[in-house]
Amino acid sequence: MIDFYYWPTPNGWKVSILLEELAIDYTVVPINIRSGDQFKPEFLTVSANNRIPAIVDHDVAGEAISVFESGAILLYLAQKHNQFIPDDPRERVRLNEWLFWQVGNLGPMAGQHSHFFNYAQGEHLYSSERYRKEYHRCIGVLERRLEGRDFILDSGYSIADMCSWPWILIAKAMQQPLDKFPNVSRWRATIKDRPAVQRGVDLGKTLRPDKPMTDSERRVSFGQTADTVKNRS
Ligand SMILES: N[C@@H](CCC(=O)N[C@@H](CS)C(=O)NCC(=O)O)C(=O)O
Repeated sequence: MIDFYYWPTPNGWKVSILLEELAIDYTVVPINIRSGDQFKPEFLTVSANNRIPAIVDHDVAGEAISVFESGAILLYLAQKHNQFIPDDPRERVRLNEWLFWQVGNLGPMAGQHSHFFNYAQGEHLYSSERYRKEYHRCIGVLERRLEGRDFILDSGYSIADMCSWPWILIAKAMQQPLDKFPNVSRWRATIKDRPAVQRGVDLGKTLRPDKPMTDSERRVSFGQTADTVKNRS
């Protein structure tokens, strides 16, 4: 059994999709990142960065294994189950490149773009343009990679796709049209058709509030500094 520390967001979906694809048993532990569950001491023992997603795997010999950071979780589970991960050493290098690319490029740029687009529109124009353009650039990089390929790796659908796909799923909602990216659009649609992916994205969607953030929720989300982490852990 796996405890899955989760909130329905693109970074959470990376792991919910893989758990559904692997068809393994898991229990969702909701971490309400709007109200500040990410700072609770019991969560910090699992996730040192105060961020979801994280897992604890009890189905191991000896002490349970906890993993935080989406890329590390995807690698851990794919290696354990030997699925959605290539055996060939050259393909494994490509896999690592595209996983690190997502967590170091597409993810943070899209995340910052989402912050300005959803919560600080009209403020800090230079910063918002910077992240919008970087997100756009990353989509261009993915477009080039998907030229002549069905999936990111030549060997087929893998955790590299699961890692990047959620941040492309929400592109249109962040006013980033994909019309000029035919390869990305095709790839987005192919993966969206997978039943496990649909279940992963639907996981816990009723948890997500449909109301705008309150002032106190904004303070939880946007006022974080090293002091917050120190004081609340
Ligand atoms: N690099 C991390 C990013 C995780 C992340 O940013 N998670 C967000 C949700 S999408 C979060 O927990 N935010 C809580 C907060 O901002 O306080 C990963 O890939 O796992």
